[in-house]
Amino acid sequence: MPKHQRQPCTRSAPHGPVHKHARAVYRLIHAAIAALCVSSCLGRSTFILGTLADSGDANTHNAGDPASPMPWGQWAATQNLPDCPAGSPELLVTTTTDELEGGTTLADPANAGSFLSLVEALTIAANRAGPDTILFDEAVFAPDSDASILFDGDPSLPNTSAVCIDARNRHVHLRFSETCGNRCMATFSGGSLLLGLEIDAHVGGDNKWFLNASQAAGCLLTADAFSAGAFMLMGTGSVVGPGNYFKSGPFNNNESGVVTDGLFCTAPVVRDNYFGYDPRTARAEGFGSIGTGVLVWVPMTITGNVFAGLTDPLWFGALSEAGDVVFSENWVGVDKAGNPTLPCGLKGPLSNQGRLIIGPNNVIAHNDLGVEIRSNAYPVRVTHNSIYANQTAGISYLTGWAGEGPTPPTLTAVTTTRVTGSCAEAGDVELFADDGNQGQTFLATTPCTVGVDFSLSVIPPSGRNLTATVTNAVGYTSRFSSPWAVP
Ligand SMILES: [Ca+2]
Repeated sequence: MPKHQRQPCTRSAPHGPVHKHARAVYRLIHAAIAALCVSSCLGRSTFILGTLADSGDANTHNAGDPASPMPWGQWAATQNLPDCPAGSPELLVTTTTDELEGGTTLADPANAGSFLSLVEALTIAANRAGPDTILFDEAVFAPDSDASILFDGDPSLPNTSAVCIDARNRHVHLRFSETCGNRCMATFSGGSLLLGLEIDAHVGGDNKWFLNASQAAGCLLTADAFSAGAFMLMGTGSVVGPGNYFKSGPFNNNESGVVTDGLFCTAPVVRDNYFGYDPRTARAEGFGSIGTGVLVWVPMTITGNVFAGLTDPLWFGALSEAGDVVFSENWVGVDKAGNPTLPCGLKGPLSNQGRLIIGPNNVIAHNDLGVEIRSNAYPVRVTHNSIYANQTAGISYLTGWAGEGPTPPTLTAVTTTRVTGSCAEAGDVELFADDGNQGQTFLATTPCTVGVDFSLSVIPPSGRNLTATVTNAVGYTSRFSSPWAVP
């Protein structure tokens, strides 16, 4: 796996919601960080910004009390998560140890001794036929308790199929010793469900938890280092979501939440999760110095997620096959209420095949660059989104990598009922209203031919600016056009 793309060590001071004093401090710290950025950029400036924002002088989105968020399992119980399959036999975990009485062939709870550990429950599930549901004794795993299970890799974790682990309304905190290595890797397959678990990163090595045609929902996951990822998706139909919260881990560098396995993974879905944003407190925490939400190695769907303070919400490897990567209905740099969180910047891929579809209905706001298109060999269609208040640009093309993209349309006439313009390049025009020169409010779309004016029947909103994009036949979307002020 190639190394993570390092980001250039250049960044301008933030504007917009950041307090003037914060900006001044930011510049000082940023200058210090820049001096350190010789061979690699360790100081992701969004996190400097995050530190300032967290100090409470500027961003008001941090309304929750970070010191006392609701216990995770309790919060998970308030979410609309899938249920374990009805009628599957239940195994009740009654101890926080990782003991394995009965050995690796254990298949009967009667042979597991006085208490049942999670390792024993998983081993039974792995060794006996049919689906299993694993629950947790409230007397040991009360929601407000500090119950954690430390895996040391002895015994190693078994791979299981058709197992449902339900930790809702319990406190089940899974930790890994620094020495457990690959013995703490585990694959959940055959429609397994992981619900309401709190799962730490593993600082000692690989800690991939594979979801093979399985689903994780309502889990709190501490991000793993780049090559691992808190969850690794493989197999057709793997789903991460809804309601997982990926938080920054101990690495503080090259952290990632979800990784797709390019050899085995078909059409996975990452939906309705939170990356770098604690849904319990509505607080943006950010995500490592160089943090990636989803490492994309296959055509897939990423929808309904909140991304806050990541270097890359998506990072692209060389896709294993051609196909669309669909990024829709996500929030980047803002929360679901539209409040600024921490800037992200959605960067198009440096990839080799397939297409990226950004839209519909993403909200991409208050970032540095909203969408930056980085390759002239991988079309990026940006369609039907709300893109606004990004500091540098709403849609831009990385200089030296992708040219400038299609020439934006030109608006030529605006009446109270109609907008007219022209295209230098044929394609689909989208018209927006914005308070600046981006595209906050989608208004209308129409095909456009070179040499023939396009005309859209709309009522332009008074006091705002109109802008337009064009997506050409190859599938690239232009930058926003020059704005037209509506009287
Ligand atoms: Ca036991």
